[in-house]
Amino acid sequence: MASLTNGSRAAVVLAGCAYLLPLLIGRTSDAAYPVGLAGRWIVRTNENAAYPSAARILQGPEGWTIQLSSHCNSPDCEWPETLPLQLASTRTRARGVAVWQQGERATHVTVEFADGRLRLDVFNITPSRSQWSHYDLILRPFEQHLKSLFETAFGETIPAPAVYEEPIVGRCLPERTTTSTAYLKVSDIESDVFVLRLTEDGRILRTSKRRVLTPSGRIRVLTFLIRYEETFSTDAEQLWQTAQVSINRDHELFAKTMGFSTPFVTFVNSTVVLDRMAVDPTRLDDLKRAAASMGIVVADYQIYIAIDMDPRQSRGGRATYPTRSIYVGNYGAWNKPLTAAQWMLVARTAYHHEVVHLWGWDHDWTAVCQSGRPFEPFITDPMLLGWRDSDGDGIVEILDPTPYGRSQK
Ligand SMILES: [Ca+2]
Repeated sequence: MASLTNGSRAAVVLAGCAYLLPLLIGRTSDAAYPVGLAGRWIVRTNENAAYPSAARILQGPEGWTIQLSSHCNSPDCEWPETLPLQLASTRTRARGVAVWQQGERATHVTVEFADGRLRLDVFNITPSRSQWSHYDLILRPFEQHLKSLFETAFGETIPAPAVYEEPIVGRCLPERTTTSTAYLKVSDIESDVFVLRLTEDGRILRTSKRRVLTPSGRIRVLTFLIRYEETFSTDAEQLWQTAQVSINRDHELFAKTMGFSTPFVTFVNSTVVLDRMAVDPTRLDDLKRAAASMGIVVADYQIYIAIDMDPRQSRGGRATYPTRSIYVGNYGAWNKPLTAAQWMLVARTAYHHEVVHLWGWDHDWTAVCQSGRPFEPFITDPMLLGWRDSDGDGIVEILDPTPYGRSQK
């Protein structure tokens, strides 16, 4: 829709905006107006990669700002981080303008918001050449865009999925990404987790739908603790169990901060200590057989964890879904009896990392490229695991009978 013509029409349009502003400002009494303008917007159709494909309109202490982004990689179509937006509004409508001056060339972005719809007109003006170009863009709210992506990608209506937007500082990729998830229960213990990974302008990077263990309720866990003389103190089993109690306390404290007296997740733990000589710790069948021979009903458990602090072999952890099994190797290359703090680290690896994989978590959900653990004690944003209220009805989604704004079946 870009066109090149002489400057006279642009001048008229801009003069019109300047004329409207004082009139509208006089009618604005509440700084939060207009309702529905602040937030993230996605261009409905984009004909040219150089045009903006997304906008964020924000209201801060310094006033309104607009951030524009395009998915063009050339420096010619880069937008500044933010532009001040002069805005005049009523409760439901707004008009405004942002100006970006680059030497002689000026880019005027006019904003028109009405009835929940946003239109941007972008004018590039170069006075010495009497040139201007113009294009207009129609945008829809990010939430509406996301809902439509869930419908297209999965055939599911999910009006208010969980959303995590990568922070500006510490992001991993050149552009900000967004992860959105929704858990839909399929049985007492299992759910399908739907995942969308998106670019800043709402394009899909990755979709996935997987059958997973639901991250809620009382989850029965059988731990096979493999005994080695070198890494086991006489009270190793007790230290391990103390660490398990501490994991449950993490879940209790988190639920409390959300105003719930019952945690969303409780691990009901049993531990069996097995000598390394008697089993192969990497073979689940072997471990189950050994436990069964000691009178344990192994079928009663939802998760099986092998803890293998082998002083001669340093291995990491892994989680396997169909068998709901976890293996944690001696990733610390410990060769002396593990201390209480080291058992705590092992428990965190097992329960705050590998178990979370059984709930569907992938490392890219909330990739963290700077040091620090922003979701401590958890590995990812609790919102994405359904432990917050995404649809605003006061019930966290994993317990919500109408999760993510869905209607009752
Ligand atoms: Ca809810």
